[in-house]
Amino acid sequence: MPFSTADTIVAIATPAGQGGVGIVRLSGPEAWSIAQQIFRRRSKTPIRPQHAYYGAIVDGAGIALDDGLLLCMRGPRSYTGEDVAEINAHGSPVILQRIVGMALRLGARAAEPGEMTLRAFLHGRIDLAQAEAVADMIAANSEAAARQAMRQLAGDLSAQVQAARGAILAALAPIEATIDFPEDEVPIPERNDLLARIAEAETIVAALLAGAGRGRIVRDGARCVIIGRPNVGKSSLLNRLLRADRAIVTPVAGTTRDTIEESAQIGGVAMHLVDTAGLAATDDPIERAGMQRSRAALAEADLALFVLDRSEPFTAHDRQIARELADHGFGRPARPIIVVRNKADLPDALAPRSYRALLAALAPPENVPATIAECTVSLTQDFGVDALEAEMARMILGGPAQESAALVARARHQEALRIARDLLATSAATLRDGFPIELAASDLHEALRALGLITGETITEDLLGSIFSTFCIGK
Ligand SMILES: Nc1nc2c(ncn2[C@@H]2O[C@H](COP(=O)(O)OP(=O)(O)O)[C@@H](O)[C@H]2O)c(=O)[nH]1
Ligand SMILES: [Mg+2]
Repeated sequence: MPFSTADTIVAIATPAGQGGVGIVRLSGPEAWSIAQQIFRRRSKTPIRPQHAYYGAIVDGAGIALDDGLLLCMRGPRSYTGEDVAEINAHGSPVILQRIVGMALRLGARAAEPGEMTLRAFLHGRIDLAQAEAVADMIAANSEAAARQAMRQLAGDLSAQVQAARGAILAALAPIEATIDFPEDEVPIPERNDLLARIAEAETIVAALLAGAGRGRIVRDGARCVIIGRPNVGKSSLLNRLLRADRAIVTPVAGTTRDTIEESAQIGGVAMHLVDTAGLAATDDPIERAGMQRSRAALAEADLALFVLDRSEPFTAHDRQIARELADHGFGRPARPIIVVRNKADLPDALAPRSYRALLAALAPPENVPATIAECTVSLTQDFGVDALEAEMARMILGGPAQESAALVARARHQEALRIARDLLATSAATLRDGFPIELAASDLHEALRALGLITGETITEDLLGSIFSTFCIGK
């Protein structure tokens, strides 16, 4: 990954293949002059920045290849922070390749993946967290993921990280003054003032960490396991949520012997749905293997849909599944359950007392309604599924307040925050336990550095290279 911004780079910015329009983007000192040798405008007036021009794309002999638009942005008021020219042509891969080829002959260099955004970062247009948000935005597979990326791009995460860094600096600066100027009359900082600043940073870091699990789920999609004894309607539910006949539905118990996994956007959240076989003890080796997969799916899931057949009394198998859910930590924070009472078109045969006992076994009362919810549906009559979908999204997002608290979606950010949290705790302990205040300085420095990894102040070139190399070409 080149870190020089001295040369002019070029790339096709639109996806591979045919399309209505295709865009070739040039960035760097020669961007405008190269573009003007490829693009012939009607008017002969000098190019004005932040303007669009209609004209023709011409080859070296001046023969028109296509018509289109030229957009010129003057740095620093551009995406990359440098002079940018964008040629909009028809979305023909042949034409777009020709434009790039001409630009290369005129002295441009083919951009590496993510190099446009890297330049935006190197020129200080955006910080590293914002640059990563650009990649997250492009990769977003749900509305919630796109919303989250947009907030990170707007600087919400960066602002929190900078606030924490500010508080750490406010503690560090007076300590360093006493180290740097021991002879001078530098006032000795009050321990309690320093501790208050550190506590301020700790509060911000803790809040960011608290939302990190949810942030990851929103970005990558929630894993949602559909569990229940045979014939309650699990495969029917999977098909209904996917709006496709993916799993075989039959009145014969035990049709689904393997787990089936498919993704869908439900209530604006990406979900990976896993239809499972039951969990009953069996001698059949195929069913045993299916059970193991069901358990593995349970172990990984962020949300469980526990399907009951409302038209039949409970069985030992229902109770066993409830126990397994509880054993896997469902019904407690971060692992919500939705009890889906299916077959509402048939008479209700669930005994209320046993049903209440079952719910109580699933989640302690203080966790209701945050970690357990109930929905009554009929999958054959298509009743109650919209409410179920809304409930699924609510359980994952945890309501608007929780959703907006979730700013941390990348493992890299979470790791940096954990390091900062631990260092802040050590430095606070140093001060509280009466050690010389200078001893807190290096931990505070390291905490600053850890947080700077998120926004990019303290990042190494290697790490930058590996982050931007995952971007797409032309971004
Ligand atoms: N009456 C009624 N039957 C249903 C309903 N949902 C599913 N079924 C039937 O229940 C049987 C088992 O469904 P299936 O989805 O294969 O259950 P699974 O074994 O849990 O995957 C099938 O015959 C379905 O048609 C429902 O809401 N009402
Ligand atoms: Mg099934």
